[in-house]
Amino acid sequence: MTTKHPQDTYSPRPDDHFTFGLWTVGNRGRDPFGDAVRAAIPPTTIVRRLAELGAYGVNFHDNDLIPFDATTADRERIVKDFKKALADTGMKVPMATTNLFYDACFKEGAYTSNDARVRAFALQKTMHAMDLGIEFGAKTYVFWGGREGLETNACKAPQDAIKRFREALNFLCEYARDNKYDYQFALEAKPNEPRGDLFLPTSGHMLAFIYTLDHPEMVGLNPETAHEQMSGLDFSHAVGQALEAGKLFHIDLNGQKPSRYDQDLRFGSEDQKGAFFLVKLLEDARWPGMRHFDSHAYRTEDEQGVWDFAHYSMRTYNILKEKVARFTADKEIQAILDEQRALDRQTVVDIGAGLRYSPRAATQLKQHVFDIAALRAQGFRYERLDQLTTELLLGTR
Ligand code: GLT
Ligand code: MN
Ligand code: MN
Repeated sequence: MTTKHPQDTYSPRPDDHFTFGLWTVGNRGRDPFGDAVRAAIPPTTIVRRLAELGAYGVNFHDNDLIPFDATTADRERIVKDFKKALADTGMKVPMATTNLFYDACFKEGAYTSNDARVRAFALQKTMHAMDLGIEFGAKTYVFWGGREGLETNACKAPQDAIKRFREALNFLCEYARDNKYDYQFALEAKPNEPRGDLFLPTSGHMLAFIYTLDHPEMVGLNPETAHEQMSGLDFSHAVGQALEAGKLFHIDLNGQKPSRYDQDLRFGSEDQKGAFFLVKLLEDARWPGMRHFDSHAYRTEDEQGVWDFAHYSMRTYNILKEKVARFTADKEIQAILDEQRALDRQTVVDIGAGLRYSPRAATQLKQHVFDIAALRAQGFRYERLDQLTTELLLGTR
């Protein structure tokens, strides 16, 4: 039975800027306990089906498109066919990346391997993959260090791994500049899996690392819902900090239950409230980037289930976007937020706009007598604010 997806206000459209990786809808359901349950879907079919569903584009690792051992002739044919599918459908390739985790040669790491030959090969592979992405007009280049970690601290000091990672990124930034490649690099953190521990495990670690690079202006973040939640963190806080720093270069949206392996579930299928606040954050900031889904269908699904998964990922985003508009228009919610804004605007001592230091401001502030009893007595009405939000999400408002 084929599911018919309804056409309504939540239906995805290209100008929503939804993207999927070839590896996401192409996921065949392998896990550590069982082999593939679905047939491979050719990349050109993925492009055509995603276009029908209203997606804007598709992203890939080098080896999602060009097999590891492809000949030059294979590469040319695959590139030609893929370009044709893109041209036929109007689909774009906004992001590209390198697979530095699947092949056995990367089992001890790629840029951070103890083996200088592996580190050099990882750089070579990335440069070829960057060339490939440019052929398709990609503007964002993602770095996810799947094997950049360890199981035993006996094998290397984390400082050495970080130094090697820095050297690799500095090299690749120069490669992009030298070739006039219009890339922004987006670093993706993850605390563990597939290695016991991964280096630079959260977006916060990555952000601090970026400012130690030779070209920090070229490098930002690609935070992923599941990866922050695996550490028990609130994804919106990672994304908010990236936004505030001007470093949200890309985003990987999906769903996850806390404290588990990387589930990469359909966006909005878990923690709908967290997903709502994330959509609110992106929409309120008018963030111009792609809404990329890095997730896959349940292992129970056949190919129809995969297209349902893709459609529902986008549809849920649009439903939550409409909830955000309702939140903004909700008079009772806004009345509580207005009270907060009024609290925010109070003048304590006349020290000019903002909290700018001056000796006069410091003296005035030190002399000011605060009404501590009033501060203690202040209520914030967040129980009501949260209940109104909850009811809005549950559909009773
Ligand atoms: C892999 C990983 C993702 C990364 C992809 C990009 S590959 O699927 O689980 O989180 O974003 O390298
Ligand atoms: Mn990801
Ligand atoms: Mn993941």
